[in-house]
Amino acid sequence: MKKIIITGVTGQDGSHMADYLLQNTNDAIIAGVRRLSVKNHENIKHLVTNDRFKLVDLDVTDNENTSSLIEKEKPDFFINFAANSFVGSSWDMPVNHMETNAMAVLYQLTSIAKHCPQCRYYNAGSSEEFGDVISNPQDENHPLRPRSPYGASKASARHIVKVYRDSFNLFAVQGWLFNHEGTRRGIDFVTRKISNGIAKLKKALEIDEVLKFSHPKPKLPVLELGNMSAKRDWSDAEDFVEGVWLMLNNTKPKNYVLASGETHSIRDFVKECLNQANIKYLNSGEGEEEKFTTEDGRIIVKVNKEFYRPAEVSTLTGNPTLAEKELGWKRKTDFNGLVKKMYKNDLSLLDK
Ligand code: F7E
Repeated sequence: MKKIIITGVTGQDGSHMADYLLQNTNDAIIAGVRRLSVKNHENIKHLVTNDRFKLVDLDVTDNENTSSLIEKEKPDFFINFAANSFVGSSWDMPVNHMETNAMAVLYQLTSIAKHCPQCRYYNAGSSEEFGDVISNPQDENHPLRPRSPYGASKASARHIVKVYRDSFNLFAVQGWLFNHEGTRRGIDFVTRKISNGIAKLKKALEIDEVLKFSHPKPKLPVLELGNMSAKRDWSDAEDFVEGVWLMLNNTKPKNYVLASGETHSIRDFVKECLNQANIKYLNSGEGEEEKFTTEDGRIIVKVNKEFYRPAEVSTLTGNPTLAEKELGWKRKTDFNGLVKKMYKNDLSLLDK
């Protein structure tokens, strides 16, 4: 039985990784969790009774804590999903992003080099590292041109991973994961904000139907978004954890892009979600004036400048060809399937 340390296990990717490994291997998971006075264990509550799943206290920004865990466990694999992953907040807390996303990687790799150099290491890289892109689609050779403190922290981590791989002959990799979403996505990320907002709207419209003769018509909940023209390459997070495991079991340590190869605007996501909810709409205006209304003219989606970023990555499209060819990785869920899954999940949560 091999030992696998996963950090960030209460988050979307860490919890899916734990599920995947418990289902597809016989290995033991040591799940690093940051101690909080109010626990956020919703994504792992189904795992805590599993004998192969052990929770340990781990704050990745604490070098002492990190190195004593690595020295004690001497893991076979270390999968680092712990991160401050909200790009929008990285201008408000840039130091925290650097400490959590880059310094933590340095602490982990120095300890691994010292205590268990045979350990295979994965750090979560991001398409945000490509940032201000100069060609489309982006593959493994696209330069790093981050546009946010978050992107810069992930690019720094990438250099650290390479330096430790080359200097100490470690099996250390950092894939470029384009946007990946799902039912465990945090509520502030744009996809979940939309699926949750449209599910609430659907419920409100059901009540509205009952009150259809009331005058004036009741107001509907309004979803407020930032830049609806930004384009992202969205996939299902569950497809990506398999890609990460394939990278870790590759014949050589090599970084790969995981992506769908398609790009859609935030506006496209809103439209597809409204279609899934069977809500008829009108879309009008541009920039800050853009809005979605019901057929009887009530606003359901509008722009709020508060959600604009100081610098935006306007478009991202990944090229997953190398991962498909060399790792045999293939995504299972497409864009419409992802929107449907997220919307249905949020609707059922409201029903509960
Ligand atoms: O924004 C625009 C926003 O916050 C996507 C993280 O997992 O993927 C994620 O980062 C786009 C941006 O994700 C709102 O301006 C419009 O253009 O969902 P997001 P992200 O910044 O792409 C990468 C690959 C990571 O590595 C990150 O860790 O949507 N947008 N209106 C909005 N975004 C938010 N959050 N809220 C809005 O109201």
